[in-house]
Amino acid sequence: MDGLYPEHQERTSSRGAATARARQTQESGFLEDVFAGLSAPRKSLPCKYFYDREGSALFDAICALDEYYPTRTETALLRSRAAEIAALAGRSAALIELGSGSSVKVRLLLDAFDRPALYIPVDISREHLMISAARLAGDYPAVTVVPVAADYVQGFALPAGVAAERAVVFFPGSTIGNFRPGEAIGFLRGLGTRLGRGVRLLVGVDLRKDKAVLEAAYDDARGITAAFNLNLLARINRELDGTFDLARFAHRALYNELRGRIEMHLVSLADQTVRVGGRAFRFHRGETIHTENSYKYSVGGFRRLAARAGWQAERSWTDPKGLFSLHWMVWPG
Ligand code: AVI
Repeated sequence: MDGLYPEHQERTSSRGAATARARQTQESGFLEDVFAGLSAPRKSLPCKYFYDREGSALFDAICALDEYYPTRTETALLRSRAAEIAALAGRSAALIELGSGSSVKVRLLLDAFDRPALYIPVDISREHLMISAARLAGDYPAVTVVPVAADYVQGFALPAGVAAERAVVFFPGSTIGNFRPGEAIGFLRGLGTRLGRGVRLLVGVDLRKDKAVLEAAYDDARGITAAFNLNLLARINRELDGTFDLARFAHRALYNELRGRIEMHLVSLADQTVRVGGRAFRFHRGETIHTENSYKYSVGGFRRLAARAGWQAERSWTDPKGLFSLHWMVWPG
């Protein structure tokens, strides 16, 4: 566990999973968000709640699917551009990863960077974060690892003494696509404003493409994405005293070409009433809970969006098939 800040080591080891889960539920406003989402005329649930322990494991399985091209394509792109990115980052960079999950891709950057000093993985899923951070700290003893368990959308504090010009924010996986464009602009502007003049951003963005390729990526033959989507209901049952019968809901993923986004829904297969946290919610047969948007961009479209947020795009790279893009940006302050 070399290089992992001591207070974080203590957090990983001493508490049980159930306590951690209860705390996360409480801190995140899960119950309030579920009540609000299921009471709305068009039901929805925030996609950030996908990532409990089960959901994080299912997401890792999605990333390994044949149909889910983003992970392997972005990884190959990072590998082929790592030296170029390292040169842009400079010596002794502080890498901040948003939504770090299993901290796999960042290793390509840490391997290529010139004496990286600091790695700050930020993730909402505390248990998963602490395990991954400890593993990474063991593999990179020269890098100080400071895990931050936080919803990075709400903001997070950087450790004191990290100069903005040394900091590189790594936001891979096209998670920016899970924000609506207006929210993405607000989020990116807030990030630059908070971190300050000279901070760099390396962001992975999925590109627009054939509808069939996109829909297969979000509705795989083995049903892993379906299980990932349905796990949201299972999580509500586990943590909020929910009575969802998972057999009475089905996963649906469709590409909305007009809006340039994949939409994931859970479709009620019957007229039914479900209880959550002591409250009853009615579902009609065919009614859906909208659980996720995954926006797809063109290279130019994303650069324009980032410019509206105040970022200066310096480089953009795509893979040979034009499936995925990486952008290097600077916050001019
Ligand atoms: C995390 N995020 C970028 C994934 C995506 O592709 O939008 C989440 C996901 N949902 C279903 N499959 C993957």
